[in-house]
Amino acid sequence: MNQAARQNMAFFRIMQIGLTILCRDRSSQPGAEPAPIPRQAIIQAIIRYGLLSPRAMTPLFDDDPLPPSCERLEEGAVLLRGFAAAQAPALVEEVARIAQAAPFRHLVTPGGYTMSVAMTNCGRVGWVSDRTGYRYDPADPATGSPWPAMPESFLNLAASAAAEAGFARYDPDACLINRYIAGSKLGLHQDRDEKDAWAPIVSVSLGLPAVFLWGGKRRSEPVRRLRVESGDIAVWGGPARFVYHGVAPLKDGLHALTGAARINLTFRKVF
Ligand code: MD3
Ligand code: FE
Repeated sequence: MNQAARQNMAFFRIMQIGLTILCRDRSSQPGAEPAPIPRQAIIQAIIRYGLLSPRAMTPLFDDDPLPPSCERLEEGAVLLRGFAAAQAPALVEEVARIAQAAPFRHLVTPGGYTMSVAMTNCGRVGWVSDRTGYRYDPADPATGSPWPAMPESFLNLAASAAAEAGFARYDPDACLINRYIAGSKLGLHQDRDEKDAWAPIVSVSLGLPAVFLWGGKRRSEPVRRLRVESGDIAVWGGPARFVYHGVAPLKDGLHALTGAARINLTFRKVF
């Protein structure tokens, strides 16, 4: 057990003893032994009274899901941890369905490098790259067919996350779906192939955790590292729309939803 976990355990015990004494004092029958306080009630008390931020604690028990939180990264950018946790299994299922019609593939950059992240799309247009450049294409170059339609559940999730971040009536045209395995990474870049420079990009993380690289408006600015987990959503638009960002090489692992992979959905207003 690490130091943080030991501190959490100690804190938990103190809370338990304190609440037990409190309940005993209030008990109408002085002789009666009070029932032990359920651990969930203690955790709720810790959270409710803001004694510790639940997300700052190492989980006490593996089966305690963390409540969602909203963290402002900078003007125009928020991180909504756990926002999509409940829908995550259904989202992963939709991705599998989309990938049957439009298979994941490793795109080649204009510079001739094959990307380590595998990609596919759904929506009115899809983001593609080849030796001629980057573009949004209404057809999947691999099949010549239109991209699979954006599922209603994707649209609703993206719109409610955007609204939470202050962007009303978000109606994305495209959803780029990125699949990472151990070692896959995305170098520092800006997303600038979209006409609407204010509408946010909404990013949904599924499966294995990753580290977001989060820089400034110039490539030379320092880069922060931000761990994201399955169910976390990041929204960035307005003044934060053109920050440099990327994803550090994925660590290997296994996730109940996605196995050895991380999947990221990025919603974009293209036109
Ligand atoms: C913006 N994909 O496909 S969010 C992309 O995880 C792309 O696959 C990421 O960037 C992915 O173009 C999705 C990356 C990110 C991370 C941190 C940020 C964007 C950020 C911090 C602030 C603003
Ligand atoms: Fe990007």
